[in-house]
Amino acid sequence: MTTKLDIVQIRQDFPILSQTVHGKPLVYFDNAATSQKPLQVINALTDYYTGYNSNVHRGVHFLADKATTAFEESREAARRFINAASLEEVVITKGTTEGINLVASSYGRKFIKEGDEIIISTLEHHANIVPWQMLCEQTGAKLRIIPINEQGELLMDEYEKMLNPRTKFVSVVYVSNALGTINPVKEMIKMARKVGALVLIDGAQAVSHLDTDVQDLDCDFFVFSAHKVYGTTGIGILYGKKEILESMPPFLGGGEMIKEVSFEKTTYNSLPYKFEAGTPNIADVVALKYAIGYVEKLGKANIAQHEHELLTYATEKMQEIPKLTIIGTAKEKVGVISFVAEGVHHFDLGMMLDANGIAVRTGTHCTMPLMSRFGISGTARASFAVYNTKEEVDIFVRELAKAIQMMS
Ligand code: C6P
Repeated sequence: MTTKLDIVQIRQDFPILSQTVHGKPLVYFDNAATSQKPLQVINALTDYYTGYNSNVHRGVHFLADKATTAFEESREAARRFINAASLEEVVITKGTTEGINLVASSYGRKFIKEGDEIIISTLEHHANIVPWQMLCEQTGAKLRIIPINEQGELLMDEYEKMLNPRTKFVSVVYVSNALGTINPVKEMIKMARKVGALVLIDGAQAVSHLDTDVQDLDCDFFVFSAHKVYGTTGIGILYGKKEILESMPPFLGGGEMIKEVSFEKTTYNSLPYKFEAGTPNIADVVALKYAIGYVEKLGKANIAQHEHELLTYATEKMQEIPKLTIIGTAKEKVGVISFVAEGVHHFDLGMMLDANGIAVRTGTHCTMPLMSRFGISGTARASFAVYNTKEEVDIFVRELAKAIQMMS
């Protein structure tokens, strides 16, 4: 089955893609780090700054009203995008990292105690490891890690064995940024419920590829960053179930998050504003509506199908390259391929590809414990987005094979 999308037309929306790098047409395969932005998103930023730049939720004048309306329209777009039940459950953050820190700090400080257990997995990004380690240091809680198999899939039997009445929190990644593995998070949430644990899903790499319905998943928290879903950097969304968010203390103190302040006592604003202290990144929030609209217009299922075709095509071709090993061969994967080559450092591979206009990421991908699990110092990683093509995969595979042959 071939894609229903007109990729040539889609590429017109992304002006950055038509440039040459080192004299070669750019092949951008670093989409898991950040996706490129369509004109619809770029224009939204310009329109905001040229037309209605103003602070939100504060002024009564025309521009303030227009900015506030646009800001809140993005919240509604995000609510619809993940199917949250209400706008009160959609908190605007700086990104996935801040979302997880907010929960670990606010929920964690109030509800996690010495002897409690928090479960994460070997696949986690540092953003879903370090905040929990910090909480464990502060509270005396214990961090437990779900192991994986050689393919990069979670060992669900081990997870089941880990769950016990001391398990208070499970925080897992939906899609691994380093390997592309899609975790069975719905099943994991159901299992956590049996022991009464809360669950946070790190959706950073999931939202651009998979349909996300937080009510269907029944997660307690869900976090993602706009910049990985054709939006801009510096903003993200934290979804939390209303009654849980209500039970949590504020994360940051300041303007906007308060109802009344006196030197004797401060009362806090209602949800979601209780968690939104200070002037937010308004322009980028406004642009989020356009990024979500772009994905909705193309259709997640169509995007997923196209990326899956690229994944299958590239995987087959790469398997033919001598001395190359793909790290992460889970049955359920998105368009992310991590690889190493015998006798060649991943950094050198990245440099050789770059010399040919091909952008991949190299290193640990902020998943050092995962790299240690495979006994490697890092990988090179190609990751696909809707605008990538099989022709680009052909160029990539050709240059990769040449580079490995030359350097090994
Ligand atoms: N991964 C990558 O190249 P921020 O930086 O807050 O937008 O996202 C952090 C983060 C959290 N979880 C997962 C699964 C992620 O993939 C990321 C970001 C990028 O893989 C940059 S390290």
